[in-house]
Amino acid sequence: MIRPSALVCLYVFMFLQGQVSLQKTDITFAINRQEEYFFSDNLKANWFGAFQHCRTLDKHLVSIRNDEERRAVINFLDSTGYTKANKEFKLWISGNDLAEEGMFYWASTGERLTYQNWRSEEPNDYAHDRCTGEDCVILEYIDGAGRNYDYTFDDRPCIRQFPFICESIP
Ligand SMILES: [Ca+2]
Ligand SMILES: [Ca+2]
Repeated sequence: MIRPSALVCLYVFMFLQGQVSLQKTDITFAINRQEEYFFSDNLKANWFGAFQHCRTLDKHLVSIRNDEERRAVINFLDSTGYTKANKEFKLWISGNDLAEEGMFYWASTGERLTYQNWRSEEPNDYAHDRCTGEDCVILEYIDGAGRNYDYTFDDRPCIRQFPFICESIP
């Protein structure tokens, strides 16, 4: 038997899942395209919208599975000028534990998230309210804040609006 409160959460989730909301932010540069990645600081979406938008470009929301891929993403962001213009940011990546709490996978590849790049105390599935935990992963950077915010992972509510990075998967 499903409790009424659980039903409300389910409806909210279904509504959000179908929602694609891309919002404009301050433009510091035009859309950047490279062979492997796509990023625009002109686009923000919740995690589902980000996932969907990448697919419309025949790409996937990015996965960062090891040091090498993390470094490649950092180099790419540097090349767009975004890191120069923004001293801190949060970006959606494809990691999530939507299917089973605490079991993180990369949505783009289907692989388990095994790369230990979490900020300390994360992932914590923080309960923001009765319906909102944290099931989607961001890449976070804060200039001068040390190793803990140096392109590290944190789980956040999937409904939040953040910019995102897409990648081509050969
Ligand atoms: Ca979670
Ligand atoms: Ca968290």
